[in-house]
Amino acid sequence: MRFDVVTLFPEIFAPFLQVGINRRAFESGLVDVQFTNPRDFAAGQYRRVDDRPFGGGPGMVMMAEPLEKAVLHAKAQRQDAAPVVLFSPIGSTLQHVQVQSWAQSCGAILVCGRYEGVDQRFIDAHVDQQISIGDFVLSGGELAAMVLLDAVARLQPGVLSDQGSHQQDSFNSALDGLLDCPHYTRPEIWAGQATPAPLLSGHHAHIERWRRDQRLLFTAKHRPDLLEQARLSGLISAQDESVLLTFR
Ligand code: 9WO
Repeated sequence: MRFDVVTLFPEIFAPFLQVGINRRAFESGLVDVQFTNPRDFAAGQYRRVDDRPFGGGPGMVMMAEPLEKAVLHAKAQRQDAAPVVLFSPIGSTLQHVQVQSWAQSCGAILVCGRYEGVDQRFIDAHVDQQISIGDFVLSGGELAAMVLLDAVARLQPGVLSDQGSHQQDSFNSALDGLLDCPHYTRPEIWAGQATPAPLLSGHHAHIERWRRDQRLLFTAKHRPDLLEQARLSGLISAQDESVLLTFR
């Protein structure tokens, strides 16, 4: 899979691509990330990529022409017809199921805007899809692009070392069903707080039942909306429902 990132600041991606668990996915080329800088396609001695907004107002607007040239350059590097994505609060909020589908795709051209915004004519001409990562405004699309790349890379086979691919779907990656269960590690007692007994029992079935119960209860308490969704998706068994009743 290949992601072409169109950005004025490719250097801010470097540390992200070089550390942590996802490093393997990026450095092996399993998730190939390439950069195109609109600055390299800007005209004139000053290589301008922004200009003042028509109609006045504060800030600058990213010019359509260098962005278009950058996107066409990225498209020419690819064998496929990957979609052009712009990160902006206009899009619908990224959900884990969409991440799963991106993780199995051929990739995309990810356009990162800067300044006050992007010339709408570029968006109309070239953007297939806008993706938001939440209802807030950033100073550029780069962090949103890294959010998508991070979420996609960790789903690649072999990236999370001790995780079977069959487990990834609904159990470990949570949020496509229930929230994750709480975690504990050494020491057994920390600051006067004990580790829940089932986790120390060594009894695999008890541990799994306890974890399932915790996930159900956590989700019911903190994200009832997700529990309702899980019910509608048929992910909640009769036994699960009886557990939820006892804790109401
Ligand atoms: C910003 C914006 C705000 C309100 C309604 C529509 C909007 N579009 C954009 C936009 O395209 N902004 C560009 C990228 C240029 C300014 C900085 N950018 C940006 C992207 N700020 N915030 C985001 C963003 C992206 C994904 N999820 C949340 C915020």
